[in-house]
Amino acid sequence: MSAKALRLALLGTCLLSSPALAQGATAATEAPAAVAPAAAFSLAPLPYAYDALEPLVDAETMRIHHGRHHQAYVNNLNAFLAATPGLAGKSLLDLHQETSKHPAVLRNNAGGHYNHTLFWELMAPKGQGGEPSAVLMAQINKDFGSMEAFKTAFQAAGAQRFGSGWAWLVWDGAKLVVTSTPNQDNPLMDDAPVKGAPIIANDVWEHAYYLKHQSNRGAYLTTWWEVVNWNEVNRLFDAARQ
Ligand code: MN3
Repeated sequence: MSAKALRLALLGTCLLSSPALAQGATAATEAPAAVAPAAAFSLAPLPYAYDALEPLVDAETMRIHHGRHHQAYVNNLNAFLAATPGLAGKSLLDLHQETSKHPAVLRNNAGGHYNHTLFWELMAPKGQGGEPSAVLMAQINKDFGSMEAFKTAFQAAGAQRFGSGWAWLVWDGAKLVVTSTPNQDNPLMDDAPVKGAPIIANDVWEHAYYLKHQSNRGAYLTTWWEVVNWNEVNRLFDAARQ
């Protein structure tokens, strides 16, 4: 291949891949730097050490997931906001209420930032996450029959999500509902088919479990309960019903 042909081939690769990079989760190191004078959003540190969830969630997965994937959503969201008039000053929840009016880059990266911020808080080192409150247990028993039946439904939602996405427990205003979303969508978005206040969320993208569980998403889903932060789940449930 001549030097000119090689340059053209590389240019073609860049052109083809750039839209995916702008929306994607897996290209953190190539994410555009935030260009806003003051970035609208920032990545908070994890509320525990990278290895705090070992051996259930390994430190390397946490380091990559938080430091690269989540950082990329933040960077891409800030870059989009800086380039889009009329969105300055909007909160993350404001942006969720108008995702259907904007390009997918907003949906994917606002969702990615919200979902992961929630996800980190919903986990705690084994033995430190507390227990479901009596009021939450009563509601789970009412809506699902038992805690085991709820967990089975939640795991099924995660297992049946084809490709990448999330499993959710949401409060819809009257009852608890299990659902799942594709990509970085979530039940707060204006066009979500099942809406509600997120109570529990599990990331079923392969990047959340592949280093430890490889293709066995089911093993990740069934062992993940051991690192659930029920104290935060209880708080979200109480807040959702205010
Ligand atoms: Mn993720």
